Amino acid sequence: MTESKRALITGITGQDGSYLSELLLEKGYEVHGIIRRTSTFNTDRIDHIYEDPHQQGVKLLLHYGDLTDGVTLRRILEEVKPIEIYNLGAQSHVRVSFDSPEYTADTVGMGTLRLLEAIRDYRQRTGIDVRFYQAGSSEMFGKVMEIPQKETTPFYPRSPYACAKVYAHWQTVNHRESYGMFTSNGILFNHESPRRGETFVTRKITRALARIVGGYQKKLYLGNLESKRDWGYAKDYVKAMWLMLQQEKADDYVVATGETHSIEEFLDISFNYVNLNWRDYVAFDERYLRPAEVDLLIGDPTKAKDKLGWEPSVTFEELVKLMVDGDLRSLNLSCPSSSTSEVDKFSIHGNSRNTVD
Ligand code: NDP
Ligand code: GDR
Repeated sequence: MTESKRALITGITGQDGSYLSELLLEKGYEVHGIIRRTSTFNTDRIDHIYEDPHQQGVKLLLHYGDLTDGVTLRRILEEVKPIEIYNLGAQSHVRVSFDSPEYTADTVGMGTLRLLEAIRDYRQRTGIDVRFYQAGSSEMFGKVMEIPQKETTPFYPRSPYACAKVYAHWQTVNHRESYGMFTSNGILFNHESPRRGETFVTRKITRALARIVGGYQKKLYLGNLESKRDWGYAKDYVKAMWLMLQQEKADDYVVATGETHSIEEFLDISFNYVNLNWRDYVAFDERYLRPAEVDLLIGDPTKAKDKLGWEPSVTFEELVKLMVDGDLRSLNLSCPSSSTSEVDKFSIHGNSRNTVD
């Protein structure tokens, strides 16, 4: 086995982990992922690329571990000997981070430090350089300090999640500057897909819409509809992660579309697409409000474009439609158009719960 193309991904079972795995496998990498032990299967998003480890030449291998467990992270690093590590694992829900702040900080903040320190020691002992990608977030910008937000915009985090991401960001910079490690931060704005977790607002809407069309659900309860986000397509965004680790020097990059839209606009496009009026179905529930909100995010991806040659390929409207198509298809309902549909090998799991948080 050559050492040239082995990658390790934390958070491989998440939205981004699944797309990144596909990308790296296409590029000829041997992909190793860290998964958590759960009482039910949590590998739905990667089942279509999973291979029986008893076979020869398997290219996707999974290891049990957790970002809160430094000993295991070190053991996996020694075993896998990756040349690139993508740290995507996180308690990634902003609203939930207000309910579980300490766990969120441990996973997102301390988890990143544990991994960075494991890599530092591994490099010192073996002399092998490992390139590290940190999944930073536009949530770090939080309260609007500048429009659009770019790499030099000051951070003003507004949630335990965002505070922990800021810590992880600076720790990643610190390992680069203190020890000369190749550690890069992506500052990624919201990115979505048919694989998006069902409790994030975009997927919550498209999933509910499909269930409304299918007659399984009557109401959709949401919180603040006024906030604005810069939404892109997850499959585009994982390419930027890979590109960051192929550069001569480690650096930090904003990855965004440069456009912003409100939740109401998302509702307009998605419901109009199936000839419904969202105002007939959407109701307010204060439980979905956050103690502090991030009102407006819009990123400036100029540096990513100039230095990485990265650009988004899917428009906002196409993104909304491909997500609606994905959820309609998962219920075997016909899609208004097939032109924008993501033909996805991943089968979206048919969660039978009526509502999701
Ligand atoms: P998801 O929530 O879909 O996936 C998170 C992943 O992290 C899952 O694989 C999850 O495992 C894993 N995980 C959770 N807790 C732990 C832990 N304690 N130890 C190890 N793994 C853990 O997130 P996305 O794929 O959407 O995002 C990927 C990363 O990018 C995250 O760090 C997120 O914060 C960040 N990010 C995401 C953006 C977006 O718009 N999607 C924008 C900017 C940053 P399990 O499946 O078992 O729950
Ligand atoms: P965000 O995404 O907080 O931006 O974090 P989310 O989709 O959860 O919220 C976006 C906006 O929608 C409003 N909203 C609701 N949100 C949810 N989840 N559920 C609702 O019912 C609802 N109603 C209104 C929110 O208040 C918010 O303003 C995502 C995550 O992927 C992070 O991990 C990532 O870092 C950032 O994007 C960039």
